[in-house]
Amino acid sequence: VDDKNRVQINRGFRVQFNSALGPYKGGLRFHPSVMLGTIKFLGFEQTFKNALTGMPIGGGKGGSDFDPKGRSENEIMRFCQSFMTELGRHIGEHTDVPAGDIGVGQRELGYMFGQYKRMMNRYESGVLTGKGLTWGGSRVRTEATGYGAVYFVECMLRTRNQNFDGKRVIVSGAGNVAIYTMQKVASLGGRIIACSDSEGYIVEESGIDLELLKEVKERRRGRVSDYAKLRGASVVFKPKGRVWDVPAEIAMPSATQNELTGQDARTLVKNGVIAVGEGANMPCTPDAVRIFLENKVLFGPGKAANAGGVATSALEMQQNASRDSWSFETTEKRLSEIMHGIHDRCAQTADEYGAPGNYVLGANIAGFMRVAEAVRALGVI
Ligand code: NDP
Ligand code: 2IT
Repeated sequence: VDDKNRVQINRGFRVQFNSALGPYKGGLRFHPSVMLGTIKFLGFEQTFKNALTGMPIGGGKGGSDFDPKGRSENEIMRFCQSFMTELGRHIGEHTDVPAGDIGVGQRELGYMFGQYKRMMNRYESGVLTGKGLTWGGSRVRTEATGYGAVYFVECMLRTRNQNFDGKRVIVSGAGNVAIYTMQKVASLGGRIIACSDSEGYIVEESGIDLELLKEVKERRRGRVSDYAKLRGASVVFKPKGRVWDVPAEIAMPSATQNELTGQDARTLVKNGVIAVGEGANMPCTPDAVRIFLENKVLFGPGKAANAGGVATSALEMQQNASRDSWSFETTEKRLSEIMHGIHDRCAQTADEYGAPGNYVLGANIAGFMRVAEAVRALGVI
């Protein structure tokens, strides 16, 4: 019910894809583009991503075509409560454990957790991950996907005796994954020269001011164009065109699926890109992936490169199960070890199957094998 007391109808989904390795696990997306096909491909990817982490989590995904943009705080709360009123009966700490994704962060998870608690009369912390630190969340979960993606690219660069230091880096998006990708890149000496949202992109040759960007995006819920207005002449806002036209050595697509096409890939290759790490789920089209592989660009597919978010969700589940809370350092060290493990598993599998350096093949086979072995052991087929 909106603030004018009108009933609004939205459609919600949860696809429980595979639970051989653990409870179904994967995020919830609130975006007007959401339909069953979106949630199915995300759940399919999630199953193999979660397997690659080596942790006890199955795969699933959910969401709604609800558009949080322009909605009041109370409208968001009422939508989250209605959504959970239906979803609640399908989930549980041992059954299915949702988290955030596009349009769903700590605020939305808080309203959903509150509704679940009200319905079930249980403080079941492990039913959702990505929770706030004061009500069962894990340190590093907010940063985890972005930080993890940067660790993964760092591992790929190391195979060619390279690193982030002094490199020009473009990140698409300006949401949760993009912001913490930029933060970790900057801490390793990389220069973030461009990022975007659905209204356009900004270019700042001297490097984007991350504190100001966080203020605009996280605290004011503003746009990258607002950042450009506040920052002044050093930055250019482009409402049209492609962020991938900006010359850079490293590209980290971190907004949404199919946002980097074959044409974009050709432009990046022409401009000398050496590494691409997918922070988003399937941001590069199949054409783009082929072009990167053909040109020997280091390419980290999302199911490996962005697995740090869900891996830290699994760490959150561990903390909830033991009623414990770990320090930032302990949790980040675990994340870093997990990302190194995923990188090495993909690289070794690619070697084993005669395709050295092909992280796409390595991730697909290594993820699939772990799921298939568990399915066989459980006697499903
Ligand atoms: P957020 O909602 O925090 O941010 C999404 C960003 O991408 C925003 O800048 C948004 O711009 C932009 N964006 C979203 N949809 C579109 C679109 N259709 N066209 C252009 N821009 C778009 O989401 P996250 O950062 O959490 O997620 C980003 C990606 O990372 C997704 O692919 C998600 O599945 C993936 N991912 C997320 C994880 C997590 O833990 N959050 C874990 C692993 C992967 P605008 O504000 O203008 O809409
Ligand atoms: O795509 C993803 O891996 C996520 N949105 C995170 C899922 C999770 O359960 O933490």
